[in-house]
Parts: sequence; C-alpha cells; structure tokens
Amino acid sequence: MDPKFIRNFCIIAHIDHGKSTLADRLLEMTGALTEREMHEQVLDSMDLERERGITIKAKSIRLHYKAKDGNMYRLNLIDTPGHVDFSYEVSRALSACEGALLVVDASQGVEAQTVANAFLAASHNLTILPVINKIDLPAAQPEFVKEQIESVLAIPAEDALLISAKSGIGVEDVLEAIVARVPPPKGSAENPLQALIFDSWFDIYRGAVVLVRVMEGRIKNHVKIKLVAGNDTYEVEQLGTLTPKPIALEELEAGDVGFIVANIKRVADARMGDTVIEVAHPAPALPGFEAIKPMVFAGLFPVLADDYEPLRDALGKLQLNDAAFFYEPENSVALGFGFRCGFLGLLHMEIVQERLEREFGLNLITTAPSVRYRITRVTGEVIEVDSPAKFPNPSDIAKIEEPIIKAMIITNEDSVGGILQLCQEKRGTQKNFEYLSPTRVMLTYELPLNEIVLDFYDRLKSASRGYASLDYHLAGYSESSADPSRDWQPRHCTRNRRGHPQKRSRQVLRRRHFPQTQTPRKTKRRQAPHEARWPG
Ligand SMILES: Nc1nc2c(ncn2[C@@H]2O[C@H](COP(=O)(O)OP(=O)(O)OP(=O)(O)O)[C@@H](O)[C@H]2O)c(=O)[nH]1
Ligand SMILES: [Mg+2]
Repeated sequence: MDPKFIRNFCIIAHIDHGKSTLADRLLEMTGALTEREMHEQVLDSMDLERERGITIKAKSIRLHYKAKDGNMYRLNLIDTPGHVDFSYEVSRALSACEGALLVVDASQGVEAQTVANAFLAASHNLTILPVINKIDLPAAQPEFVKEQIESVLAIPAEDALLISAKSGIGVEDVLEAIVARVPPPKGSAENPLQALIFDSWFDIYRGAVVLVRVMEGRIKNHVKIKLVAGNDTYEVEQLGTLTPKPIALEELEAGDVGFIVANIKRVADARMGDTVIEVAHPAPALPGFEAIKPMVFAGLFPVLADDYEPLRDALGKLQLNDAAFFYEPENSVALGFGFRCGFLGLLHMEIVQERLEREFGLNLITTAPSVRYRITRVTGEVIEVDSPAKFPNPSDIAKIEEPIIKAMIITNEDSVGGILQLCQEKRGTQKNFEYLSPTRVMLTYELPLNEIVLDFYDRLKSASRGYASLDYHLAGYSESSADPSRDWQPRHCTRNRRGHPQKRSRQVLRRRHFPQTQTPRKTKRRQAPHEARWPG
C-alpha cells in the first residue's frame, strides 16, 4: 500500500481517562470486530486487566477505514497503559508512531500522566491530537480542559476533539482527524530493510514473536534476517498483523506494523529497540531505546519448602512474556530458599505476585519492597546491591547512594499543605511549585525511591482526598541518609533510622498485611470527599 494511505498512531492518557474505551469505538466503527465479538475494553484481554479495569500491556491493532475523501486508509493503532509503572510501554509505542491521540477526561482535566505522556510524545516529535473524552458526564468542563491543555501542555487546543468514547459521540471525527492531521510514514520500500522491534511475546509453538515497525524497506517470507544487537540470523517463517485477530501476510513494507515469526527461541534474544535487517542488504541500526531496568526489589519465598521447584518454573514462565521482570535465587535464614525479584514498581510487583498465586497455585511470602543501592567500597570499587544478603561489611563501605526519583504531583490547592508535609517527611526536596489554574497546583519533588515503595501513594491519596495524581521517573543516585543495611534486618528499623523510626516499621507491617492498598482498584478511584472518609 502507498504509505500516503497509512497512519500510525497511539492513544495516550492518564490512567482511566478512557483510552481502551476509545479503542473499542475505533475497532467497532472500522468493523474490525463483529458485534458479537465486541465487549467493553476488548483489548484488555488478560484476566487481571479485565478484573481491575486497567491496561497493563500495550496492544497494537491494524484497522481499515474508508475516509470521507473516498480513500481507504490503513490505521495502525496502539492502545497504551496509563499507570506509571508501565510508562516504558508508552515510550516504546511512541517510537512506532507518527501521531498520538492525547485523551483527557473532561471532568478531571490534565493529570500527572497526561503531562508526562504529552512530553514524551513531544520528545519523539509526534503530532499530538488532543481529544477531550467523557463529555457525556454531568461534571464535564470541556472548555476549561481546553484552556488547561493550552496553558499546561502548550498544545493548541482550539480544534481539540470533543467526544464520549462510551456513547460514541464524536468518534467519527477522531478517525477523520487521524487521516487529515497525522502525517503518513516517511520511509521507502525500496531502501534496505530497517525494522524496529517494539514488543515481543512468547508463543509455545512459534517461540518468540516480535512486533516491528518497518521504518525502511520491505520484509518478505523466507528472507534471512538479522537482529543487529544479538548478531544472530534467522529465517522469516511467518509475517502477519493483529486485527485484533492475527492474520498472515506475504510482506510488510516501510510504514507498516506487524509481527515476525522466525524461530527465535527466547524473548530475551529479541531485545526491545533492536533493529531487524536483511542479511543480504545490511543497513545500520536504528537509534532504539534504553533497556528497562527493575526499580523495586523484593524476596519471594514459598510458604511450603516443597513449592520451591514449582516456584522456579513459574517464575521462568512469567519471565518469558515479561522482559521487565527479573529474578535470581536467594536464601534467607528465616524464610529458607526463595528468589530475589525485581519489578518496575509496586503495581507490577502486585501483579506478578497475584499471577503466581492464581495461575500457578503457589502460596507465597513476599518481603517488604526495597530498592537497589549503589555502594562504593573503600577500595574504590562500585557495586549495586538489591538484597541484604549481598550487603558488604560496614567497614568496607566508603559511600552508600540510593536511587532518587523526580516526582510530579498534580493536586487541588486545598490539599497542598498536607502534601508538602508528606513530601518533607519522606525526605523530599522541592524543585518546583506551579499553579496550573486557580485551583490546581503542580508540585515537582525529588524523593528517594525507597520512601515511595511503601505507603507514599496511599498517603498522597488520603492527604488529597483522592484528588492528587502522581508521575515519577528515575532521576539518578544521591548519597543516602538512611542506612539500608539496618533497614533490611528483621527487626526493621525501630531505632536505626533518622527521622521517623517507628513509622517505617509500621509501614512495612501495613504493607505486608494489606498489600492491595497501594494501588487501589478502579472502583475506588476518584471518590467524593465524604465517600473517601466513609467508605462503604
Ligand atoms: N461516562 C463515560 N465514561 C467513560 C467514557 N470513556 C470511558 N469511560 C469509563 O472510564 C473508565 C476507564 O476507561 P478505560 O477505557 O479502561 O480507561 P483507560 O484509559 O484505558 O485506563 P488504563 O488503560 O487503565 O489507563 C471505564 O469505566 C469506562 O467505562 C465516556 O466517554 N463517558
Ligand atoms: Mg486501557
């Protein structure tokens, strides 16, 4: 197909602003699924996604749309997750697109991930189409949200699309706007092949299946390909695309998004951001993107010692489809044999734990989440330590550094006092304080990640009565005022922490007993103040 008629775009937004619901409508209006196959948030296919009503994994779908100009367009849509733990999925999706639909809830306005994702899209030079969703709600304030988009994000919003993804109002205009305003892909099918790997999954019959965006050239069945970073060569066995059902294709051309099956044994062999080239016509690698690193670490131990082997198998299986998840054996005097695991964040940790318990029937003990410290030995050697077992002798340590995050909090003006106090207590340093509107405030803080992994999110929600939103990313390392070696000891910090010694012990206990409270489910999300105080 002439690239003139191809549009690649993704849907980005703050959590719950209606990305997957908009994707539903786009699928429906382009006839990708029949009425019988259609249900709410059809792209959220994992059990956990459906139960919690959140998207965990980005999904890429090819649609066909006959526009009002009479031409048939091929639209490659990517629905992304909104939760901060999965923001790397968003940045990968962005590198496969020329445009992004920035969905903003008309009743909530611009939130933390709206800002973070809009900046991410702008840094990828994408054309951003603002879409104001949920205009059917009585509390919708589309004009006010338009002003916010202009003033906070500096994106022109006079022609923002006003829609209700739930009822379908205005969604046809979204399709027309994609065709008219998102630029077509640039590459040419005549150049040597360069395809960017931006997702992969494991199929028991086919091995690793990689999802690529072809930037230049074309790829055909039975061609010999090479993955630049791994330096391995493979023969293409099957090409295809998701509609959302997988369909086989003869070839993929510059501008297309599709999957490649090539007898790649492990997902780890097909690295995200790697470039697929043709052995016969080698081309340079594309810029790619940074490898994802786990940020939060915890020990997972089976309750029954006999479950150790099944746990190892289960972890291996989970990791096949989740490159962000890391594990290695660990043993503890108190808990016996188990594994040290790394996660992207607390929601990711909760999901892995829940999947292990549910899908593999394991009964587990999880230790309190912690972070990876950087330690400089007196000899000058620098090591990274994510587990108490690996901690060097105190007399060997010259310096301990801990990971610092840059957090952006958007909240109502009346809860600012409580939040400032909370950040102060969590050893935060204020970097910025900005009014987004007379009643909304954006705070930027640098905080030690270790303080976030316990009850920060929870306390932020209660300090703001549910109205604050949080986004963060790793900002680097700084010398630690906490003493992790003691933190990790079983007695847990009753006397060994500067600041609020007992509090941390309580946080640890609370988190162990009520692990769900960190990441409330969708039903609990934005409550009116009186509901927040008197649940149920
Ligand atoms: N009233 C109303 N509700 C909507 C509309 N669009 C979405 N919703 C509701 O908003 C909630 C969140 O919708 P989702 O589509 O799951 O949101 P999302 O942005 O995909 O959420 P994540 O993927 O978890 O970030 C659901 O309960 C939807 O039914 C709308 O136009 N009007
Ligand atoms: Mg979703």
